[in-house]
Amino acid sequence: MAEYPLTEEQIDSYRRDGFVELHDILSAEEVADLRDALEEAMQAPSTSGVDRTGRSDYDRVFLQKVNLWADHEGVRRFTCHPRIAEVARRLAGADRIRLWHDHALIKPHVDSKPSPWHQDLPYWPMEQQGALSCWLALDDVDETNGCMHFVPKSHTWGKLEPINLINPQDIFGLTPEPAEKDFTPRPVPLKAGSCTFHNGLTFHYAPANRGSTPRRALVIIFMPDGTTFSGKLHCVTHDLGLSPGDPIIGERFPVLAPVGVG
Ligand SMILES: O=C(O)CCC(=O)C(=O)O
Repeated sequence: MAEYPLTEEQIDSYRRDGFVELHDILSAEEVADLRDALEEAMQAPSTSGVDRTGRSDYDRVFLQKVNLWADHEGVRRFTCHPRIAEVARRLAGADRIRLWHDHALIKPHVDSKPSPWHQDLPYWPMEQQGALSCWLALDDVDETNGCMHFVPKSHTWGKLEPINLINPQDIFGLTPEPAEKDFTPRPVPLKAGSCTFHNGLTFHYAPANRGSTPRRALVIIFMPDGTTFSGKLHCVTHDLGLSPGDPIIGERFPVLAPVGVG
């Protein structure tokens, strides 16, 4: 499969609901290669970002390593995969799409904690909206082992306060008119090699992993070219000397689609 056969209905559904599920974006062979690469990358020293693979409360939500693509060729092949980036570009409606960062999110099956309801954009140092995540399943996932859940249309609620992922606040305390908001979550079970894309403002959650093996996902986060820095402290930009209003560009944030640009 060269290009993913993304339909207009899927693009409409992403824009209406704030997320969309896409089946078999990777072949079985690619899934096997990515599992091997991720396994190696999780063991290797991290030169470029967050490495939370210890025993804290946070690690019971998920073990996390950020920007694996920068250190590991086998992961880079997938984080920078033109098929995935082109889907991101079309969903975002952008002329050019850049990588923001990738991260592995491994939800342990022992003493596991849920990933609390949150939006992503409040954590990111971006002045614009429009960034989006590809959550790529490396194991079959359902409600027993930590599949993603989304609240349809919650991306229309605006950017709220960041949620504390260890001791989450009541999200209804954060939304200005909670009574008007339909908080009916939709679980999205996936087969390995399938994915969801979600808008940076869409509320999402994953239950604890009650399965018998870790739940492995690679999350690839994209931003439209032209996204500018807000000044918020973030592990991916903290050493770059950016000032508010500066474009988030450079070799850490390559243009991934269209191919051959930037
Ligand atoms: O994988 C999870 O449990 C949560 C994922 C998540 O919060 C995200 O991709 O933004």
